Amino acid sequence: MKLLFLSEFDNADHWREVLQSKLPGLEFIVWQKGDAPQDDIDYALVWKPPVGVLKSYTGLKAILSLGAGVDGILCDLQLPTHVPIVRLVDPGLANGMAEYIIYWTLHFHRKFDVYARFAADNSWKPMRQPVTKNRTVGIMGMGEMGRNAANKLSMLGFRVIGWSRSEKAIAGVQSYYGEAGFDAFLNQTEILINLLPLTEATTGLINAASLAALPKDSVLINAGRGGHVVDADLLAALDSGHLRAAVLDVFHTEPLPADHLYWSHPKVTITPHVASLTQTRSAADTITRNILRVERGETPENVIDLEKGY
Ligand code: NDP
Ligand code: OXD
Repeated sequence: MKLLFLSEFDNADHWREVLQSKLPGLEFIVWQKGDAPQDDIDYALVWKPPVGVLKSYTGLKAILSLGAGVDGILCDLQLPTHVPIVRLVDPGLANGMAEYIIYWTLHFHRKFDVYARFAADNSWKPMRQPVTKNRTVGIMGMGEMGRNAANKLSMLGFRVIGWSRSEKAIAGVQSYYGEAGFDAFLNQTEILINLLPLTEATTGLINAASLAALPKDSVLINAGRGGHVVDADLLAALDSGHLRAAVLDVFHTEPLPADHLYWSHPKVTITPHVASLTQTRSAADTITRNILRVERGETPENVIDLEKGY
């Protein structure tokens, strides 16, 4: 069995070692620019593959993503879509994301951003301690990432609401869904967390109108994709004082260009697309399981829906 590894962002040697330990006999081929395509490769394990490359591998049985989001694969208009395209669903990834979300939610809930400003002025100003049950956290995207973060925030006592395409029944988390539920969701959200996939329907969703629908002084935590945000609208909402702060992990262009206004904005915190990183060992279990399913003639788990784009 042959697997093509195609990622400039992940450690090929580590993946080779882990996958070969689980799939003895696996031939692990690392893609290099200029390689002649081969028609006997069974699987492509990829993150942001260059446009047009995958179509030349005509023997593929499945395309496996090294990440949860598949926008970096689907943007290839020449993608072979007759084979299953499988996204990564892995507890390691969801748990890492929950850590990121909990960290920043607590940061703003407990006003540590305000205390940092006071401290910069040598100013000792205790404030009243807020209560989690009075704080509404709104999560856009109630899938693998969103659900796990929502459950954990709810366990901390936050009032958690979620927005998704379809209605959800999650204990302790009020569900809003579809366009019809969007404004009611936003109107109550003090800490807005974006965990949506980037699709045609979600591109530019964080814009002047949606930001204006949030209560004054709310906060945005974006760990979805940069393409969800209209940057000029976010900067305007921060500058007007409507939005208190933004934590941004993902951007239209990555790495974020050195001259981007976000870098120096006093209300913006940047992390370099690290909200949650794929953990090779746990992700390899999922990937192996899916390869074995295909080998047995079964459908792999978590095949994306090309119509929906996620
Ligand atoms: P899932 O596919 O499990 O969940 C996606 C969620 O978004 C679902 O609840 C879905 O609704 C909802 N959704 C999709 N389209 C719409 C829409 N048009 N309107 C309303 N809701 C919508 O994805 P994951 O949770 O696994 O991952 C989500 C995203 O998180 C990834 O695509 C990626 O962009 C990002 N991510 C970022 C990382 C980082 O380090 N920054 C790491 C990992 C992921 P429904 O349930 O009804 O289908
Ligand atoms: C992912 C990511 O989608 O890391 O997995 O962004």
